[in-house]
Amino acid sequence: MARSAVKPFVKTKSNSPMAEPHEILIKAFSEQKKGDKVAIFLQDNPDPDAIGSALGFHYFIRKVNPGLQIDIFHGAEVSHPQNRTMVNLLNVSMKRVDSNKDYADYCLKIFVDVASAGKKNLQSCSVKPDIIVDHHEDDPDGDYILKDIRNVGATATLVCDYILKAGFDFAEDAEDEVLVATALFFGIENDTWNLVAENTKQLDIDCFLHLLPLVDIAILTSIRNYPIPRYFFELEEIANRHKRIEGSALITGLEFLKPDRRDSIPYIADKFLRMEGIETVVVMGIVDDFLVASLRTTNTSISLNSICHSVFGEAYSGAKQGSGGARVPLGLMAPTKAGENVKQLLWEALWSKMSAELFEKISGH
Ligand SMILES: [Mn+2]
Repeated sequence: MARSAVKPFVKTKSNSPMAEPHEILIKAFSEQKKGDKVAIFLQDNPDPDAIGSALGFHYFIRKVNPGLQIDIFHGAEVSHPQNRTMVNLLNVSMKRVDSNKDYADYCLKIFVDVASAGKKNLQSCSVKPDIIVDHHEDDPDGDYILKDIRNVGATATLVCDYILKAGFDFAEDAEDEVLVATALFFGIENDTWNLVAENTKQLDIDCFLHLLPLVDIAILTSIRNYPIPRYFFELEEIANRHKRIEGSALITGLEFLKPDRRDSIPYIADKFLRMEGIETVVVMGIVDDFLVASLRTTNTSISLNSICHSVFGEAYSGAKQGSGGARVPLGLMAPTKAGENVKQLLWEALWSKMSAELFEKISGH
């Protein structure tokens, strides 16, 4: 596994190309006046890496320029119960984005753990960022004060690295700083699967080890062992009743789900992947007017990404490292206004078509 150092890919408009990312950020934050507003934008459904990185950025900006007002925005629900637990225990204050606003009253707009608005995981706003810090593949063109998109395990790693390079290390006796360190730590832990994910780099390990002695173990343990809502168990029963198994592939459907229950889909996919003899799992359901699916495989000869693209379409799905997802708009077949009978027919049709196609693709890989 490659653990090589990754050079930052930095594109700037107003700074010397030799400047380090943290220097560019310090300059950008210190140039703003007292009372100026800075906005941090996260994915629609922010995950622990996004939430941890936002808290880290908030801390970094405060250290550089305490006079700035900082708001953290996310597009949709913080729906996963673990992420809700994280937000509560770490006192993260976030606001829902208003898709009608251009946020022109904010002097700096920062995208964290996401690079583009209007597609995939940030569909709810069309803001143009001044600063992008991310570790995904999306690499939008344009002029930015800083665009630091690096192939590391977690965005929290990049934010932690800025903080340490700027000399703003966390004090273990300062309660709020311990919370920030804990948030960054959990972001790295979660996105790198405890540093064993393929994308883990030496910088992730260095930051992880630096943060480790600062972490609030009680809070970390509570986040790891978050309370699982009862409906997860109920939906698991439904998934178990509906499951179809062919060879080592298991496909199941949850029919219609309320939007705030969509996180049960990946949860159930992860659980079924543990079933003896099962290598590949697909769990799908209809959430609002979308067909939503989670795909998992432990079989390294299966390209989940090509299966996703051929079954659900390239624009609506993707996968890497044995884990994938899809969110396909149902268009004219959207069930929102349909009666119960029609909804049931719609589900049956979708389920038959998709499960047959998926079994064919998985067995013919
Ligand atoms: Mn991430």
